[in-house]
Formats: sequence, structure tokens, C-alpha cells
Amino acid sequence: MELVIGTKAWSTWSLRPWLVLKRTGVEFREILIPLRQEQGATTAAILKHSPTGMVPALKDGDVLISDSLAICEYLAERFPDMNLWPRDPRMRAYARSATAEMHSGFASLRGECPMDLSMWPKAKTLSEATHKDIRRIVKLWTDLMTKFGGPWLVGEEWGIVDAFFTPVATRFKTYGVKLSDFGDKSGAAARYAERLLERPEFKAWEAGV
Ligand SMILES: N[C@@H](CCC(=O)N[C@@H](CS)C(=O)NCC(=O)O)C(=O)O
Repeated sequence: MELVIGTKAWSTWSLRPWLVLKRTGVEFREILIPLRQEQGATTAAILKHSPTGMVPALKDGDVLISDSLAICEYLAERFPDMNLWPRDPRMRAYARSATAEMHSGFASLRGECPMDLSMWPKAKTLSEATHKDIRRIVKLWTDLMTKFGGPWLVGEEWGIVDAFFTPVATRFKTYGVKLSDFGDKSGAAARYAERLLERPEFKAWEAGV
């Protein structure tokens, strides 16, 4: 398998399926395209691999998948024993719902706090729209861990839903976001964010930044 990704410090959408693919333990080739090159060079380089002109893209034989969530769905089917989604249908529904909320939402947080793993952590003044996104994330994380007992978002196994929120945890660290200011009374959300950044798959990604 080959995974086409963008600059590791910045590309949140590449990070998510990379973590999931790493978790499977399968050997894969990484094709790294530097983002933000001048005069359309990034798009031209990505177009050699994927018609969307966006990363990530997964190539598995003659199959090409060009969206982070679709790649994770494919990996869950390709490696059914890895429990990348929870086995229990009810838990799986919650995991999918939270993953989809991340995939299509939190635009303000994403725009205002871009992932930058090469940046020294520095607190930033955030807009009310971003405050709202953070409060929603804290509530979502807290509710799911209360419902399913943690330590991961939907139960005992780390999976796709946790991979999807890993870039959020990096943003909270980089921009000095104190989750206790956003409804994290018990500190459970802050501890979950720390756990995400301690995962061996994330450490392996970070080593390549
Ligand atoms: N919905 C897509 C979003 C992919 C996306 O926005 N990728 C960005 C990088 S993180 C990209 O390829 N940008 C092209 C560029 O920077 O030239 C997914 O989930 O895979």
C-alpha cells in the first residue's frame, strides 16, 4: 500500500489515516508531497497521484481512495480484526457520528488554529466561534467517555474516532488552550488530549516532522 500525504507538521487530513494505517501494522510506502510550494507546484505534484489535487490518498493495488475518512473506512474493512471501529453496533454508531462531526465541522477552530507541529506552544486569543467549537468538543469527549467508560473516546480500544481527534489535541497544545476554561470540570477531556499525543502511532508521525 502507498499513502500519499502532505507536510507532516501541517497536514491534519494526512495525519488521521496515517495513524490508522500505522495501527494496522502493515508495511506501507509513504509518498510525501511538500505543501505550500509556489506556483501550483503542490497541486501538480499531488495530481500525479490523485485527481482531487488534495492529500491524503491511499493506493492499494488498483484501488485509489482520496479522502481521509473513506481511507479509514477502507482500512476498517481491509483489517477487520483490528477493531478500528468498535465491534458493538451501538458503540460503532457513536464513534462514526463523532468522527463525521469532526470531518465536516469545527471550521472556526480549524481555520483559526491550524496544526503546526514545528511551532513552539504559544497561547493565542481566540474568537467566540472558536470558543464554541472547543466547548462542543469538550462536551462531546466528556459525554462519550462517561457513556462508554474510556480511556478512549468510545471504549477501551483506540480507533478511527481517536485518530480523527488527534490533530485537535495538537492544536490545544500548540495554542495553549486550557480545557478547564471550556467546561472540562473533571479534567477528563484534558487527560484524553494528553493520551492521544502519547500514542506510539502519533510519536512515530512526530518523529518524521
Ligand atoms: N476532505 C478531505 C480534505 C483534504 C484536504 O483538505 N487536504 C489538504 C491538506 S491537509 C490539501 O491537500 N491541500 C492542498 C494544498 O495545500 O495545496 C479529506 O478528508 O481528505
